[in-house]
Amino acid sequence: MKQTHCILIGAPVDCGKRRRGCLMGPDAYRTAGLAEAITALGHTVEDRGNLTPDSVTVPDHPNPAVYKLAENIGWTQTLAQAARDAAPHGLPIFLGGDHALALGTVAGMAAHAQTAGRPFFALWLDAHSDIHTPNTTDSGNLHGTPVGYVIGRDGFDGFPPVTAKVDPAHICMIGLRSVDGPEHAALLDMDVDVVDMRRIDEEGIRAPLAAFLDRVAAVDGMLHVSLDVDFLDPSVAPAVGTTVPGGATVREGHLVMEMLCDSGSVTSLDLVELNPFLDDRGKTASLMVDLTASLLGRRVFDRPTRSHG
Ligand code: B3U
Ligand code: MN
Ligand code: MN
Repeated sequence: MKQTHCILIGAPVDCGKRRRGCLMGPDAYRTAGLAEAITALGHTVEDRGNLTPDSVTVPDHPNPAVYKLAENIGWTQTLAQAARDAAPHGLPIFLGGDHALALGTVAGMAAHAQTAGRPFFALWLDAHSDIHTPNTTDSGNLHGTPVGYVIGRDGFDGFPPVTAKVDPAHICMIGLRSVDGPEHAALLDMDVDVVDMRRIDEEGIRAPLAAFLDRVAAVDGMLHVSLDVDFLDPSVAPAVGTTVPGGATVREGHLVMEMLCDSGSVTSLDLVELNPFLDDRGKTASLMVDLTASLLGRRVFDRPTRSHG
């Protein structure tokens, strides 16, 4: 893989759900050796440290379940700007933090792509579809809403307007196994490519991902990857508040990352939902670092001709 300048951006977002601990995520990735793993591959790394959210005040939300609305809006503003600032200079890697951070990172990267005049795509590696709005969520946890926000669903009053809406047909979700009723209804109405665990069992993970990557490459798209720890099976990645059994294996995770590397299309990455408080001697943080290394070119055995096609 060609030499890349990786920009680490700490986003200790912990307001997207009630269970605390994701704020320790950025430092857990640093402790697990993320920067060293990247430089060992011949890339350069710049660590911009941890951000703090803009402070905003908001009126009460009509859905009383909604949790920490103002803080989530503050983070969305901060991270959308951070993404736009970093994108022209390298490959931003957002160190979460819970998945509410993606309201800002994806909106910011999509705005950057629009300015650059390139189509924008997103790959959602997650047990969940995260396509709620503040009005449809029962839990009130806004880490379940980033996809809803970036595609421009109604119900995000008070959030920054989405200047570059993501086309649902440009989103692929892989790993789904927990989808709420209103999310299911929304997905049936749109062209998101949904690769749930059943499809992975039936088709393997390679074929649907290869088809999506071909679509991205055909139009020279910019691809944002949002990797939720709960994409992986809890037996190998226990450090997450919302474990769902039956997730991706270590081998599937690495294959996805290697195919993403080969595609050359990835222009930004979120690492989200790591809760180091729940980890088992750092094994989840270390696995996330290893997966990132695979995305950036680490190989066990290289054959020059291998590709995903
Ligand atoms: N869909 C559920 C659960 C959930 C979504 N994202 C995560 N969990 N990590 C909800 O609360 O919106
Ligand atoms: Mn998620
Ligand atoms: Mn999830």
